[in-house]
Amino acid sequence: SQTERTFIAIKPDGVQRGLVAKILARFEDRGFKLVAVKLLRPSQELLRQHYAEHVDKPFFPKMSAFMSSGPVLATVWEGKDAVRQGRVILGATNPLNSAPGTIRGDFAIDMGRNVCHGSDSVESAQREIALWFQPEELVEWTPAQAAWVYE
Ligand code: YYY
Ligand code: MG
Repeated sequence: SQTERTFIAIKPDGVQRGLVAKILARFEDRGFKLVAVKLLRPSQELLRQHYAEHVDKPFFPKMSAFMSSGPVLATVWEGKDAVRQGRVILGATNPLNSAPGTIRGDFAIDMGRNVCHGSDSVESAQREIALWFQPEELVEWTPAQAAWVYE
């Protein structure tokens, strides 16, 4: 579990429901470092690339229409084991299987309205970060609290 970066996005339902601050707080409170953030409405082309593994699946048309229906908050977080921990913080894909205390387990019911996205591997994270952000949008900085989060 090295220092890693992961791509976390708040989907249009999360933005529309006013959950942005609460979701960001889960990652900040845990001690992860915010490296990039922007609000955008993703194009179908961006979504086809982002969800390349799902493009031919039956749920893709509805899911990508939903994803481009409103603003998405795209973020990058850095820290130890960030990719795996990010998935734990999000909860299971189907919110009916997500544990309480996870974002989906606390804020969602239907799979097609599961509020957030998180990279599923270090390789996916690198691909997704490069897809959603320009290199200069990733900010290098040292949080003042770093020595109190990591031993
Ligand atoms: O990575 P994660 O978001 O947890 O799940 P994926 O299996 O990658 O699916 C991406 C996205 O697609 C999921 O968050 C909801 C939606 N989806 C769906 O609407 N119906 C399915 N049967 C499977 C996935
Ligand atoms: Mg996925």
